[in-house]
Amino acid sequence: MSDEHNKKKEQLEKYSTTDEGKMTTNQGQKVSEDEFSLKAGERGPTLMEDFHFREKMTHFDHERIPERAVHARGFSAHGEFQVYESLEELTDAEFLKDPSRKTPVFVRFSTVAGSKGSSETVRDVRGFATRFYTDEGNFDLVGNNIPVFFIQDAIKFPDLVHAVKPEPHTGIPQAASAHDTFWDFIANNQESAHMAMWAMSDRAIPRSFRMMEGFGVHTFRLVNAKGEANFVKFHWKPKLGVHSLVWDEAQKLSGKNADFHRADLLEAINNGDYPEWELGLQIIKEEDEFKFDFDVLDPTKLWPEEDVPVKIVGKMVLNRNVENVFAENEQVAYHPGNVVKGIDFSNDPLLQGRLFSYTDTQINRFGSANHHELPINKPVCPFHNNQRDGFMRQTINKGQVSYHKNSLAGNQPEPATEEEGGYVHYQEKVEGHKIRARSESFKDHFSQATLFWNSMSDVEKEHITNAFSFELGKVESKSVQQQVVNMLGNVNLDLATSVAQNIGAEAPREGGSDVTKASPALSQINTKFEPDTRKVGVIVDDGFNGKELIAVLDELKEQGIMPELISDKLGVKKGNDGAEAEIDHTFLTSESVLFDAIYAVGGDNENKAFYQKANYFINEAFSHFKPIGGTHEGAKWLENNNMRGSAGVVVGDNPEDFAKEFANAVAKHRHWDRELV
Ligand code: HDE
Repeated sequence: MSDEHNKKKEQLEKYSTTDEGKMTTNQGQKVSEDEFSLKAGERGPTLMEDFHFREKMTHFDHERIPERAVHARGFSAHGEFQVYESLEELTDAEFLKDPSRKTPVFVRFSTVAGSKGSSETVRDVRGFATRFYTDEGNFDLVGNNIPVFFIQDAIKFPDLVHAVKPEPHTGIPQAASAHDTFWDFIANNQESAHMAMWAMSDRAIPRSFRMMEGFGVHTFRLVNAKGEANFVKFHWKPKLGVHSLVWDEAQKLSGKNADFHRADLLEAINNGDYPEWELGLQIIKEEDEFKFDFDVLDPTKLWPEEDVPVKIVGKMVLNRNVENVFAENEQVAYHPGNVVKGIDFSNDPLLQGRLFSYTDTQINRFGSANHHELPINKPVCPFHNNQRDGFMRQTINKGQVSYHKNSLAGNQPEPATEEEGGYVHYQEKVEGHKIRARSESFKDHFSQATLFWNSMSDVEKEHITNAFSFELGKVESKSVQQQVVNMLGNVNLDLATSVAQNIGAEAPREGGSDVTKASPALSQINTKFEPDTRKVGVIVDDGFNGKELIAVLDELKEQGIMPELISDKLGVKKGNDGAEAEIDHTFLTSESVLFDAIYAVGGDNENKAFYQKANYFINEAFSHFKPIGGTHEGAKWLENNNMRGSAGVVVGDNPEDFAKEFANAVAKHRHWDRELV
């Protein structure tokens, strides 16, 4: 779909304005003065009749709306989705049946715990919410980058969120789970064991929104035109693979660039490097509901991909940045209950509770049940009903009648039949006693936590152990520390013992797990490795070898890599052959954590201060296992640092060969088998 035919874009344009020309009040009167309020005498009091001052100040005083209770810190982009082949066997959703149709989408990525201005690279689950503006109404897939959740029943959500948010008596810590109340909650709500493993894994410190998987988490239903249903789990698979930061880097980034993830998304889309995800479906037939060792309704369980394969069915591309962060990113009001015909719910008790919470929270944020009228929330298809009035109502509903059934308006608007596209809920037979209880089939809290642990590579296991040790190391209560260690004993005794040793707790003597199963799809070691859009910091000083630098940079760009030049000063550096290099960043304005790899070029002078600063960059990147390249003077620096020969350190004299080898090292993302020097 070319942008000209994107219905959502066309709709949004009708509401968009560029504030050019003469300044006016909101009532349209041209304003003659915007710096000085109206006063009784130059040094006198301001006068109430200054309508421009009153209006400007009042509006400013009311500019904020409540931030989201969770997922407050987020960023979004527009794009489109297209299914590869008709899925009519599975679903009656029109946008999933027509491969020629491109459906506009709006995706918002977020952290969960932090407030609106918090850092983006904290350890946390990431929200991955997608709205499909289909011709039959909005479908919101409000998912996360982790396939399971902490709790099994929505009634515990306020408790979970109270526990992870800053502690109420101090307001500390911001956007972090490394504190007593969070771990007290985890230890005393053991259904969270599986998700806690994920949250302590590298998944919770993604390198980029563009390098995250997305999961619908809950089991939904797809229902076809014949009324036949299947259970489904939704997956988003990123084209660039799943990649993460290392913990030290993530923490440093929080200070060096708290906007790291949004800047990355904005930049990629501005450069035309549109991020892509494929949509995957896992399907379980209704009749197979009880054939697995997990309950399909339990949101703390995943369906191992090796047992229930992910069928790739379509592609999403994000190709347009937001134009106004408030009007789009803040005002978007997702709701897991926004479904279209062909997509239905399961009885997952977490999902069922979400169906209530989202409208309620939006009414709190917008102060009105009319938030569906905001431009970003409006469906692209017509919508009619007898709902009326309320705060900030925008639509002028014409006519005498606003009720159903009626005769005065020919019974308009009238419900649609199933044939006309009317939504018919899946007719599941439900019977039971009213009861507040957890199903027996929901009570195994540890098998999949162990499955996750078993599926990790050694380095991933080390990161998980370190993450638990960090988080619990920040916990003050010895009792809470010990409770969590004991809980980990049910997942894996080695893990529990290492963590116990690191935090001075007692290792559990019994426990352990007899689960030996692993799911290779869960390890990031088995993801895709591409050099595309990786940022390389190139350290250059006067006297560099011009021909060589140009050849290397050309080859790196050819491979999709984005080199940026760093030196002691901005401006132009001169090569020994007269070549000129425009510098992008200085040692003051950049830092190795902002790059995926470092290429040391150097120059030919004996500038000690320069060498020291370059060294700091190189050593930090090395300690984060990043690829490092060096030619000529740069290669000597690596030699001086005893890095030559280490994994992921590339040196060479032939520019083309060097660039190719270095690009391969960049594609590998991190070189874990490196011995730190
Ligand atoms: Fe949410 N969640 N959630 N959640 N959630 C919100 O809605 C809630 C859950 C998710 O970018 C809130 O608009 C309850 C699971 C995302 O705007 C709120 C429960 C998953 C976003 C809310 C859950 C999510 C939210 C806060 C337990 C993954 C951000 C502001 C039953 C499948 C969407 C808002 C955006 C936001 C409630 C659990 C994902 C309070 C009650 C599980 C991605 O309504």
